[in-house]
Amino acid sequence: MNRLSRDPVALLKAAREGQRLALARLMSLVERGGDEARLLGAETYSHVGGAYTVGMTGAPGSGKSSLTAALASVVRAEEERLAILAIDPSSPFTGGAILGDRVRMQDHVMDDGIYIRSMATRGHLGGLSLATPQAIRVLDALDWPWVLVETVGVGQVEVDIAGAADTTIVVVNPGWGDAVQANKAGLMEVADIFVINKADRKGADDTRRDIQQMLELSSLGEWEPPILMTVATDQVGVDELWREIAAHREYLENCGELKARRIRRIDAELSEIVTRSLENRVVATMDRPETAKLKEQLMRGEIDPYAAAAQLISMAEDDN
Ligand SMILES: Nc1nc2c(ncn2[C@@H]2O[C@H](COP(=O)(O)OP(=O)(O)O)[C@@H](O)[C@H]2O)c(=O)[nH]1
Ligand SMILES: [Mg+2]
Repeated sequence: MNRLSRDPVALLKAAREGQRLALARLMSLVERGGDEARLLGAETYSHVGGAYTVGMTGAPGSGKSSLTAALASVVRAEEERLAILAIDPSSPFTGGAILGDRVRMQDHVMDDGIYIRSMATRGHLGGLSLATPQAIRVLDALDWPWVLVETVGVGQVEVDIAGAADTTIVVVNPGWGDAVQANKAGLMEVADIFVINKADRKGADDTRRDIQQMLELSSLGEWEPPILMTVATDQVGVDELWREIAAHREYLENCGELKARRIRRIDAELSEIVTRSLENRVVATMDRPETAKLKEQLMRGEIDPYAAAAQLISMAEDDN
């Protein structure tokens, strides 16, 4: 496999021919960011809109990966193909969760109709929020019809990523206060479908009531998020979840909201790219000798911070 180059065009071609290693390398390019990722973006940007994205988010341990694995079985039974991105903002080397996911997903690893990838990006600005849409675009360009993105529902970036999907599923568990926690984490607003997973445990009905009450207090659109009960580990309620995803998709397509959502998504991505590019440029100017001089002038009270900042900004602009 050493013949496989790092050239995005060659990798895309190989991935199109079904080479999983090529797809894995493409995803690594996306994770790393930089020039190769940008080149890849230029090769894939025109393939948009074929893939339907499903976001899944919820607290750690709520059963997102188990539910994803269960959903993958349903999807395969329907002879559809599903790519899964498990977004893991932590180090890829601590990987306990990833290992767990691999175990749960082992039914699917030999299946050409399922692709599973854990993604972690570190070290570059805007890592996850820029890498995820890129990764989705690669999968879209490779004709994956369904892309499921799993993120932990803590942290604004992770919630935003799941919330940017066409259909977003929020997973909670039975038990006092779980729905309240989800609400605090900002999950209520992004939910198109609620899943109470681990419904084999006590308190599922109370949780349903909590969610219902919160929904009544919030300003709902036309779509009323259904609240489903599942036992992911026993494949209970998962057929219904798949049907609800399809129903939500149909709703979005029929009322024109799908397009509106995707425009909002592009909007967010674009402003993220612009912000990060500017930020990178400014950060680069911070290391320059002129900047050190400016700082000394600031210390001596010879210049005011806004004037110094204006000089830095124009330095960054001149670099362009
Ligand atoms: N009792 C029960 N346990 C479950 C269910 N779904 C998942 N689990 C268990 O909950 C733990 C966390 O699941 P996981 O899918 O890794 O959660 P994630 O962190 O949200 O991806 C694992 O030990 C699962 O076996 C369920 O429906 N019922
Ligand atoms: Mg998981």
